[in-house]
Amino acid sequence: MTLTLYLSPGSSSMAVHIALHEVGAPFEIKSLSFHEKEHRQPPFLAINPAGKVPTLLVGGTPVTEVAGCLLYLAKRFPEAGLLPSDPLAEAQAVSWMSFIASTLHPARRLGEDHVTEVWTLAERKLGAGDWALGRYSIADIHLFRLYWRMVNASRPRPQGLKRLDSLYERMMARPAVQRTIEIESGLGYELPP
Ligand SMILES: N[C@@H](CCC(=O)N[C@@H](CS)C(=O)NCC(=O)O)C(=O)O
Repeated sequence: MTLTLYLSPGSSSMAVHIALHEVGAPFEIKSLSFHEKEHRQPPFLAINPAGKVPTLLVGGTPVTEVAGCLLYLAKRFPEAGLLPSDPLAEAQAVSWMSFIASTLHPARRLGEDHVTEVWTLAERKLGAGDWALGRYSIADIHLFRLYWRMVNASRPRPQGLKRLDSLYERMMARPAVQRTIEIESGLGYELPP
């Protein structure tokens, strides 16, 4: 089944773009412009009525939400090793991604103190290992995209998050991440400062 990713460069969809490079499957991208309000236009709303990226078209079926898209790719391409196969580790991946989507993602809207509070919590949750689940997984990809956004935004950000900083460095060294950044920066970022 063909894979088509609707993305906007540098936005939440970047996580799914990274995962597509990690699994190594052929895919097509369709880039939507925030400036042109393409997310709100009927052709895209017919695919995802929420008007949000990422939207991953699998054949003709849209998969939405970062967590949904990442879980789909990890399970369809198990050989890529993006999700441990035991039920407890899988539940921990879902738990991390729910926390990222519901707590970390909306934090900016609630002010700087709140941002510091939730990212300090993420740092503590990470523990001493290299990766969120103790080995590389879709949870790290999801976490990295939001941290990348904060590191590359012009606003002040919480300092002293050593585990997150080192996860960021490990992620930046991955070819899938480098390729995604190369493609998306080439398309042009349209992100708020
Ligand atoms: N909860 C969603 C959030 C997705 C989201 O907020 N996408 C933003 C870009 S980061 C978007 O498509 N915004 C377009 C709009 O609202 O018009 C997820 O995890 O995928």
